[in-house]
Amino acid sequence: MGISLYELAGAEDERRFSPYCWRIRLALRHKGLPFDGIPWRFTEKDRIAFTGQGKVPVLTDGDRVVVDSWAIAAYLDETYADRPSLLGGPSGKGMARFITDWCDGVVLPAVFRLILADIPRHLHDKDVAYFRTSREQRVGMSLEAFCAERGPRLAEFGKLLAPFRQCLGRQPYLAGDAPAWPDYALQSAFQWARGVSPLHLLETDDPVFDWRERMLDAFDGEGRKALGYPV
Ligand SMILES: N[C@@H](CCC(=O)N[C@@H](CS)C(=O)NCC(=O)O)C(=O)O
Repeated sequence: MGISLYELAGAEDERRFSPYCWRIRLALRHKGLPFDGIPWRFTEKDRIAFTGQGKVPVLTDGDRVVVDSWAIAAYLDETYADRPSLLGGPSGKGMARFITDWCDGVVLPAVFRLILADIPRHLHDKDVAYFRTSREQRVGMSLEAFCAERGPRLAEFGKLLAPFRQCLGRQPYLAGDAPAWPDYALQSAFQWARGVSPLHLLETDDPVFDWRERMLDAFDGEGRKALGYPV
């Protein structure tokens, strides 16, 4: 029994768009571990009931079950310590945790605000009502109202990338000369957007744009080949 990764899919099995799943897909490629990516929809809670919770990514490795993207990354590094390190050892792990928190607490919410209303048109039919109801409850308004005024929000998004821009103007990857977990954590936000939204999040003269190009090309173009908008 090998490794399986349950990943959120849209209308098509190939439309994988969860940021948390994307970072694990890239992490598994980084580790050079073969895996089976299993498409899963929001309303298929029964299919992951064996995990005792209702979210993906879910990783199964033989009879081991691991949930939560950070826990999965830590598991992969500990279990497959002989393969390229994802988190960069104990001190690297602390820094990687900080960048993950920054991505989850700052970058993903900003992307959410820009693309949320684009998501329903790419969902599987059985997920549409659940998604709209649960997300509208969460944001307290319609998806369309939540995503109004994209122009100023896009400009704000550009500003909040400043630390990444500064870093990536100096070095090719957040992790240094080669990509690792911090890069996958940030790229996952762009893979999410790319999977569901035609919105151009980055200007072509931005170092973050160049970095994203490198990330899209990584691992034989894993990110670029994925079903989505060519942005
Ligand atoms: N902290 C978790 C978050 C996982 C998460 O929120 N997954 C979403 C997909 S992006 C999910 O499965 N949501 C199920 C739902 O909303 O019902 C992680 O890092 O893995």
